[in-house]
Amino acid sequence: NQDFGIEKSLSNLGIAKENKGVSSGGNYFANGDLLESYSPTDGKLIAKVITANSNDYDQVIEKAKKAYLEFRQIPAPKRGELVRQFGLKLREYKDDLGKLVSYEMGKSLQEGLGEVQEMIDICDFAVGLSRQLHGYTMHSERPGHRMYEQYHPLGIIGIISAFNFPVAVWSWNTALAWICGNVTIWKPSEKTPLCGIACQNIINEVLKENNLPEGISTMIVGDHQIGDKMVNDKNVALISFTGSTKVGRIVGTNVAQRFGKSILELGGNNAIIITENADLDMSIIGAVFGAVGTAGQRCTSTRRLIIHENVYDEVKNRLVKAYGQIKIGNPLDENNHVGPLIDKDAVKQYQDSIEKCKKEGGKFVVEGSVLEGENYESGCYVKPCIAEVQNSYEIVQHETFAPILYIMKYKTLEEAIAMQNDVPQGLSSAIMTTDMRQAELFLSQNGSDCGIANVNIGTSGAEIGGAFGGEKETGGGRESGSDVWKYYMRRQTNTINYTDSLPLAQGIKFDL
Ligand code: UN1
Repeated sequence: NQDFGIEKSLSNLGIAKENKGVSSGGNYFANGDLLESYSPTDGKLIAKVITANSNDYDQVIEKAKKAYLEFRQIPAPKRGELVRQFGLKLREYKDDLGKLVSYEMGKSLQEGLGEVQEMIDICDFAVGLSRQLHGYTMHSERPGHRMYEQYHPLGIIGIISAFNFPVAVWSWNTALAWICGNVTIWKPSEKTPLCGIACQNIINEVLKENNLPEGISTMIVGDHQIGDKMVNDKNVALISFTGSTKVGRIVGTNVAQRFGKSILELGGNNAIIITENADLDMSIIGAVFGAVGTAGQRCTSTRRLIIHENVYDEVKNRLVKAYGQIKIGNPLDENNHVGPLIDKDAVKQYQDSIEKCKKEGGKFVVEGSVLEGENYESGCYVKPCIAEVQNSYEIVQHETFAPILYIMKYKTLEEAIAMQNDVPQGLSSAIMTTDMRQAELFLSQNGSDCGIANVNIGTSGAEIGGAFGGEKETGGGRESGSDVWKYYMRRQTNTINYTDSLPLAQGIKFDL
């Protein structure tokens, strides 16, 4: 039972054995229940956090409102400077934060570090954007008139994030929200509260060094009641929610009721189509990483392989062989490929899904099981497994956040695309082919119906430069790159008359 330097990283990140889970500009308080964070890697208690109660929430809102009035006056490129400095600090803390992500959430150290890299990258992206935020100008139909549009900040942005990307998802939202002139309130997952506190400690340093108002970045650790309060609070202009479709449906409906804005990043059920023209070496690596990486707990994890009948047996045999080589164990040990699931509830869901799959007729070519014994004391380690199924099985239509890969056969590409699309979710998708016609059909309006469609790479591991999100029950939201910043601003159309007469639009005459 090695320590892997985790105690030192916790101390570098300012995590105590007992923490207050509400932060506003370096001022920590909280008066709610106690939450304990256990590591799924070794089952040990990492630290305790006092959560927010309703009164704490109200205080945070007041701080945020006050900070907003000041922050929106600061020119966007100066707000970019705050984000630039935050990116520099993240580089300093990358090793410690990556390690904490790995220890508290259970993903491999490489992936933990990769997540912090995504944070650094979105900061760089946002800094550049802070000198842009363009609107269009257009020609007025009236003489002596000018028309243009501009973007203003929205106000308070609420970010509710999930355990599986405990730090990066916050940064995609917050880096953009800040350069746009908003202030943010973050409710990290209750399963990874320490990652939240660590990030907040880092941004607190930057705010302090720049003498910027408390309340530009606040964080509250709390349960779903605090989440509900935020979702239903008119003070919060936009809610960015990452989580299950089930909860997202409630969040989306409640925010819409009060005419707030929302960005929803919900479940995925991502497939790779492996055609008869695919490079099979690449296909196997893409499929295996997509299915077992992060122990199958990414929204973009590969859940289904739709394989051409001519290469089906070969792909199946190679997958079975590859799965035989996967090392499961402590994710801080770089020799391991797969770490634990987040907690025992997740293990139960994994087991239930396997049972359901078998009942529906699924045939397991790699059996799943919960690992026991030395190094698996936390009870959260499971074996990645593979089942031959029909796409129509209820369990296959459903997202299970675990390393269960479903494989199925197809004859024609049209049939494969129909299968790929025939699930309620629409996040990520991929085709493996060396045939340009197949690739283009897959990317066309007759192809994948997902927010992300890739050729010759897997379904997970999207870069921050593109818009990230999906269609259908994935919720329709987009985060991070491209022109996603527009979600965090309100658009205003301005028409200016610089003449001494008042012609009406549409040629309407109105003489007094
Ligand atoms: C998520 O699983 O919520 O594309 C986000 C990827 C990562 C982000 C996943 N860049 O796999």
